[in-house]
Amino acid sequence: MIYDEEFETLPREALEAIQLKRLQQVVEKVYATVPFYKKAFDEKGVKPGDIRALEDLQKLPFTMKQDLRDNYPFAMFATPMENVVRIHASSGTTGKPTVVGYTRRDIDTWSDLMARTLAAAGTHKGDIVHNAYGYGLFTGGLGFHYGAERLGASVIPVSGGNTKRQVMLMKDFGATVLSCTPSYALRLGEVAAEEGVDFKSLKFRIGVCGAEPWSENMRKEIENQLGIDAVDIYGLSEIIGPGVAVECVEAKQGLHIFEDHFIPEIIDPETGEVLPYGEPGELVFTTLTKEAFPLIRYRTRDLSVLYREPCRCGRTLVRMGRVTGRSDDMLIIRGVNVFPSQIESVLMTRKDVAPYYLLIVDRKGHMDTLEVNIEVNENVFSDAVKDLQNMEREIEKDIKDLLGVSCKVRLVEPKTIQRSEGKAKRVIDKRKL
Ligand code: DLL
Repeated sequence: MIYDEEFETLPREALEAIQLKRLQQVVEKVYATVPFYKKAFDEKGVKPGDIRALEDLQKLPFTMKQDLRDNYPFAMFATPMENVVRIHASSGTTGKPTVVGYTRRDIDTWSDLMARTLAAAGTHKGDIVHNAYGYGLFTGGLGFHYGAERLGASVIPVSGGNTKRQVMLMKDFGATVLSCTPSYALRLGEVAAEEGVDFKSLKFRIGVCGAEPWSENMRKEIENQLGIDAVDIYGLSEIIGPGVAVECVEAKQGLHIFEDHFIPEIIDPETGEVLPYGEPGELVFTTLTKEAFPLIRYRTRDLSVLYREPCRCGRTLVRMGRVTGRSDDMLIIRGVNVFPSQIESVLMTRKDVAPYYLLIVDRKGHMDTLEVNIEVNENVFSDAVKDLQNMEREIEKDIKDLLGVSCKVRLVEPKTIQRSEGKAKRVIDKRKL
């Protein structure tokens, strides 16, 4: 079903006319209200009035994640705090999160976009949505929640964790749509089996899965094991949260980007040059309608590709391919964003370990695992095994406290982690997606 028939099926010229008008408005607005943008535009010698055509977007500077950090927490907001009704945040390299804000109208826009998203995935009024995305600062839980309500579906705000209980609720409440990360979908399948529940006998038809990279093979596995259609949903907190792009259940071939609200570009991550449709590169988004936290040419670091061929679902929106990786080093472990440098910052506060470490990321069963190998200092290694184990537990706790991700810390003998002759290799990612 198409939730917003008018805006999701606009002819290209009509869509572009709307985009241009909205772009001009947002550019005026950020120039007038966000000191960061006034400075960045002035440095590039570009004024809001220079945006006369969509191509002029390329005259504007990029916004980087670092810019958000430099303006932590609220300095990038384009509206006074009294108009901000919601704050969300995602983790960042410094231990400080990336903070995003919403006005009442932004929440309304987001709810609409999530209603469109869920509808594209095959959800309709009368469905029961088992929403296992995390509720809290993360945008996943509340984003889906508002979208499901807007659509008129019933939403079960179960959030993540307590998997056995989730299996019971899924069965008892007869949910028809599952929303959670792809890895958690498989985990739910696994626990259901352990509990003697045949997932395929449940009422689920659809899984709306995203927030972390996954592959076609993983989709097949989810679909086979759970007996559902699994569609890919993409979004990021900075741009709005979930609700930026979604696959339609009819085709499941690329994610439709809601272009009346976001302009996508693909750039060469090295040079910043804009690449033509069909060429892979880094995704960049400009928000067109957000009030509290508009962003101009935000570099996502996500690698994808854009294509314009029409889709059989009838939507005229451009599609992005599945995200294939990132142009920086961010790891996503069980849906949590983790930068190696964050772990480093925890390790560096300790005197008993050496500054040599290696992260080993793997997937056991269907869950991501993170093993942190750290060299102890020579003087420490002769200590009792019990002390070493205590140290391991302590570091695990520090990492969990700061990053929200559990890991296994393994202290290794001095000089056993490979030294580098250039860039250090800090991460071995064994997950075969
Ligand atoms: O993950 C928003 C979201 C919630 C999307 C629920 C989908 C479902 P952040 O925590 O800010 O926001 O993380 C954003 O996650 O830049 C990508 O690297 C990655 N990501 C999100 N969706 C996908 C996807 C939410 N479908 C970061 N495929 C993004 C691959 C994804 N990576």
